[in-house]
Amino acid sequence: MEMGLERDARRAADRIAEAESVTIISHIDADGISTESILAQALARAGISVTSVFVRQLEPMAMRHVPKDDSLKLFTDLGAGQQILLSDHGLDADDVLIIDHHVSQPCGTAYPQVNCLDFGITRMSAAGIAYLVAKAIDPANADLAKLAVVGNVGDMMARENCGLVGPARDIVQDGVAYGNIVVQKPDLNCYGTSTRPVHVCLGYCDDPYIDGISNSTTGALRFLEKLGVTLKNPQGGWLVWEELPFDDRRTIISALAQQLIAHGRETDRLLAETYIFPDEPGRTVLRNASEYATLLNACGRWAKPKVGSSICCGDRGDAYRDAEYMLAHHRSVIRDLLQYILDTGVTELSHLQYIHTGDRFPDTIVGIGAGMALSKLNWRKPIMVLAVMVDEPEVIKVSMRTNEWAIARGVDLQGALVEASAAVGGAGGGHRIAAGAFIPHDAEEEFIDGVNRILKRQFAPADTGDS
Ligand SMILES: [Mn+2]
Repeated sequence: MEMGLERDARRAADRIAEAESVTIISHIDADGISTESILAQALARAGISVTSVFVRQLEPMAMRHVPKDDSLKLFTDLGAGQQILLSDHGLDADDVLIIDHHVSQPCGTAYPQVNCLDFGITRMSAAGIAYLVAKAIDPANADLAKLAVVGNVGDMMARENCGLVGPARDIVQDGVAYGNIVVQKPDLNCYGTSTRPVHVCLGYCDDPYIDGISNSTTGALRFLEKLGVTLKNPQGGWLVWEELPFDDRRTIISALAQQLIAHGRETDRLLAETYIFPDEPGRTVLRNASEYATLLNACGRWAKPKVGSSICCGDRGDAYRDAEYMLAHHRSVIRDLLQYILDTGVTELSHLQYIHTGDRFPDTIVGIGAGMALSKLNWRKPIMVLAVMVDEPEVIKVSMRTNEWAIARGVDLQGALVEASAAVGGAGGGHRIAAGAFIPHDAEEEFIDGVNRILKRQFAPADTGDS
């Protein structure tokens, strides 16, 4: 484990231990929710009174949710990049502790912070840092490593390397030692291995894209039937991937690898390290890290992060029922969005493709739809979806997605959106592969052109290399 980060986590734990009461201000996605639940549980166990507030984004409007009281304000999975806002809000360095993995904004007030980026650790999410703090508060908090893994996976920290690496991987080991995480390696790199019939799981998988199987559950079923593996249980119900015998899984994986090779595709993304939670019931979304994270994201997308937090804290009653309902609803709305994008069609510029969905879909979900649409459209061009924010009609929410192919050629959506949005008086952020921005509604055209120009510049070295 990186010593500097551990030292900062220890310092944060000491600061928290001195506090009479704490307010956690966290982000509404899977990482933000798991982060909040790790800290809320660790603090409650230590007898510290804690209140939580979730925000979609830390912007001026959201600051009214930060109470003006004596509590220590713990900004988690956000805050690092908004320190001037904290300062403008009148918060002193003594009132604040930031636990974040985003790039820090230079600020006149020296807010104490635990940030993995300070130590060159880029593949760790806020939940991972929160876990280190929780462990510094009390080593008995090792059971919370599981939630840190959910947050890390939810924030795509396992994506690039098909598994968690570095200090985030060390946290996995804590969970394995505690007994609530089982590492499967190598495992199929597809979503839904604990809940979906195998052909559905494969049919929905598009990273890697497998010809004849991706985007076709019937194609996937035909493929599996030819292999002669048993796909149903004795009662006639479909088995999920996790329930297949080891030999059948191996047979399927090698056939999938052959299918990829036969179509001239790389096989390196077929397998991944996955994280199973043996203390959760089988055939539920709580059974593995990626489905658990998706459940939490669904709670956030429907503006009910506290439901997700309750689940992280062990509620398997009302909260779990509510979340499952949202997850089901969430998928159908995303399906509708995907269909809308495909039916309506995108406008293609030289280096990007875009569509405006107006106020048809919640702005919180358009990014997911964009990601799903990309593999069915021209996957070489990053996709941009613009949406009207229902509660703020003057503001347009922009979501962009691209893929590993474009990243390898120099594309950085975070960089592109930060630069282009700043030029029109907006604000952007995110990651190389997925980023978002808020822009004034009357600056749309200028903004889209700006992003296209920046992408052209980013692609340029690879473009000349290919020709
Ligand atoms: Mn995060």
